[in-house]
Amino acid sequence: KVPGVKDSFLPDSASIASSIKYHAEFTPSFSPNHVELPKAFFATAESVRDMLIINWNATYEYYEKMNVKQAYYLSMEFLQGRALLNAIGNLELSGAYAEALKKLGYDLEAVAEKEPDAALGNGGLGRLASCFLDSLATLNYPAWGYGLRYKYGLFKQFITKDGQEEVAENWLQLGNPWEIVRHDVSYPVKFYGQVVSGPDGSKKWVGGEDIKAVAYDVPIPGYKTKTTINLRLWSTWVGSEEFDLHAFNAGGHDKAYEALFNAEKICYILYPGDESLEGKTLRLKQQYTLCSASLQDIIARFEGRSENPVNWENFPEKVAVQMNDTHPTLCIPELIRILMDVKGLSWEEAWNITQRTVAYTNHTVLPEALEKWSVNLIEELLPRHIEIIKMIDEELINTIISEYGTEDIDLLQQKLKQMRILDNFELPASIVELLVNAQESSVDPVEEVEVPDEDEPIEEEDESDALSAEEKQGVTFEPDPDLPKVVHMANLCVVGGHAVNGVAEIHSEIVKNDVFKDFYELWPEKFQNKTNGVTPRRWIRFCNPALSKVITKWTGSEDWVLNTEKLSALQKFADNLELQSEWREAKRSNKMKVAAFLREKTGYVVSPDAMFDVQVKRIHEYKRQLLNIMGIVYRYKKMKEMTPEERNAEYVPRVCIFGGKAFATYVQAKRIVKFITDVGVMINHDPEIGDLLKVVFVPDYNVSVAEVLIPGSDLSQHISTAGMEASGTSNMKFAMNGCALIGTLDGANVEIRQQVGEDNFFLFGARAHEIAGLRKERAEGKFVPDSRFEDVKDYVRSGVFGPYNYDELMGSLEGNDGFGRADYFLVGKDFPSYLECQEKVDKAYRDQERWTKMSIMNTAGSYKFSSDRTIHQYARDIWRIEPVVLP
Ligand code: 26R
Repeated sequence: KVPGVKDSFLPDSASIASSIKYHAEFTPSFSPNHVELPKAFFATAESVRDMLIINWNATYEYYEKMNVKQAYYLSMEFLQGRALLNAIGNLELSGAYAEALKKLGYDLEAVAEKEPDAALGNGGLGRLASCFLDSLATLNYPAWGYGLRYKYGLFKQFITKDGQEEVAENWLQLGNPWEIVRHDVSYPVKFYGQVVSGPDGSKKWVGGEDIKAVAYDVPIPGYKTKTTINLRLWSTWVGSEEFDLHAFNAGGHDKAYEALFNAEKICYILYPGDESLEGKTLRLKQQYTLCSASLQDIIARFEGRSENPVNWENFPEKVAVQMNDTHPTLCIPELIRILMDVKGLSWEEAWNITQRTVAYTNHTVLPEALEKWSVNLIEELLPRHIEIIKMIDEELINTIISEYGTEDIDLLQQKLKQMRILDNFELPASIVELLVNAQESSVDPVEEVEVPDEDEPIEEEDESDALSAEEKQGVTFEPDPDLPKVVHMANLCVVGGHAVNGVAEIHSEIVKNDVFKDFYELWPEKFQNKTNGVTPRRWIRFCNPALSKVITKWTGSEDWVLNTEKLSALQKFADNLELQSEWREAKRSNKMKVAAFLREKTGYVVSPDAMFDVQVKRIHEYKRQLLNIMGIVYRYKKMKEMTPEERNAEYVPRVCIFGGKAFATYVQAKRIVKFITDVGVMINHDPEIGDLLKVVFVPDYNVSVAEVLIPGSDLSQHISTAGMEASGTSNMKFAMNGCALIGTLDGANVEIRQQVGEDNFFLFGARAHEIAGLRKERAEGKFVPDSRFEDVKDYVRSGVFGPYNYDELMGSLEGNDGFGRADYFLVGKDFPSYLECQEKVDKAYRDQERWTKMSIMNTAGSYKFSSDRTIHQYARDIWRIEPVVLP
């Protein structure tokens, strides 16, 4: 029996204390005389883990017994953050743990602070995956997450006088108390090698390099339920046969270690997202490792639960696989490969089963973030998979031909160009023949003159000459030798899966009518919307206990944590002065925490009486931190032109808080970070300005920092160029925590505004459908910028904010951003409406009753944005799984 754990009822603080003591002594990570906080954290976490293991085992056993259909969420990223307070909160043991630790001389909050953030993700997509796991467990859905156990998570960000500096995040340094390594769960993963054909036409992938993927399980507890699901993270080890002991013994150490390092390095670091050219092979190896190991595991479980012989037709009745963006696309050819080459199914069977099993979520419409892999690279690394991808491409081509016919060759050509999986890749010979024939029989008489005479000898061996006949008619089926041949992963996902979804209503419309327009025309029934959500446990109940208490009091119970619709009951009390005063009290206590936090992290002292205006998210041009800071510069410039009396009458004191990481090689984003911090240094030390305006850049924004900032903010900014932010999820978290939003009609902002009411959302800016036209106008030199915008740029260039050269940054807003684009993100265009909107914000804040009402209405209207709602929709419309409650 595990000390401190009783199976059927919750342990009390005394047994918890003895369990913590037990782990401090017998789970050795530190020396016996070491009594520092990290040790207390580890012992506490280990005592929690014991309970999670019991629940994990019970959950697994029950699913096994009931042979339930399971969903699997495959993601290259999970941004879990800290787990301790979340776990004991879900287990309803927060009070007991606080008491137990007090008995041992520790403070729960101080202990919890010692936990490093698990940052195995970049931003929105990874955090969404983690919110989904919380909802899946809470709602008792039989579902698992699969990911990679990166040794180094997202880099740690330091802010120096030069801007952002990155340092590796060694989050596993002291060990990870939440993971359980499963030495018995490991699978071989192959790279390179050759495909050999058997006499019966069967294929086998042999040779190459074999590594093994080993499972590390992270138990994910649900809130107020015994259900504890699994996040299975793969770590890569060298296959035992691969370590060359002979070479080692003969003194060839480097050679022997090479295989070791080759295998282990696959899981060394999280790919930092966007636009890196380096490390392509490594990234592809990572993606394939995730897909191959997870599918082998899923298949082994399916077979283990099946009768003998296995009925593979049944596979989609027991398994749903969700691909989190295109990063796990290789699931598709990998499942086909296993079904055909290992299980002996036919192409038709394997293709059909695969399509019924997998589904795809799109998270971005930015062209540079849509993955394209070089055919050569895939061919070399995964020779069997490229064959399968070619088969899928051919299947698609046939579908396109049968849909659009061969009469209108231009139309067909255009469809093939836009829809094919293999981009700039020769068509299969049989199809070229079909098209050439179709063309010949439909050539119009005028053009026919140009076709070489039939008697004219055509040099047989020169194929390009033979095809020049088509070229003369303006149509070619030949790839362009100057362009690379690539696999368009998103197209493969749309073709290979049975469902495609966007992550907010406006985004799903863009997905249907723009990004995947042609596919939507072909298969309208595949396309869906699943508006994102966030878990109300982590994002209100646990990160904002002060507000939670007020909500519980006024809604009558704590039910809102599981049924967020109950939050809407607050609407009818929004004018109630008693609620308003309790509401403001809670907000103020949270702002005090933010002020203390800013002081600790940056040294800046801010007043909690000022409005806290926050923009925290990855630094990206489309998110327009530049618009925000240009607005601040304008405000500062105006202030400097006023007398103190005028200033105080005109402006509400504000603390403008920024946070977020720029991708290490994203030059423009790093300039923006530098610019913000320089503006901060200037303004924050200007004695004329005092508390009227402060600008603070919080270093190393992550999940834990968000948990402090979000509850303590008054206004938050979600100001992307319309049409570019797929959804955003922090906007939902801010609304839930009673924070007003200023934003464009983009992503989930659109729906948030609908829910909380137009009066309670500060809207500005161009609409998504206007953007293309505005850019065109801009390029044609027809755009006349607002004089305030011009003044701000001049002001910045005049050197007010220090010696750093802002020419390139300012230049990107007019002439050239280095990509031949002028203010591509339309900062100048939206600047006037942004300033006017900010004036409305000031005015609203002056009336604290009105502001508090807005705050309450935001929380009340945010109920739609619980990830519980999102997960119910995925379960019902895509995965077809039902909740399974443990007895
Ligand atoms: C392949 C590589 C270049 C890469 C590109 C982009 C890797 C990762 C990304 C991250 C993208 C896909 C992302 O995080 N998208 C965000 O997903 C959130 C959850 O759906 C949305 O809320 C958010 O709007 C979107 O930017």
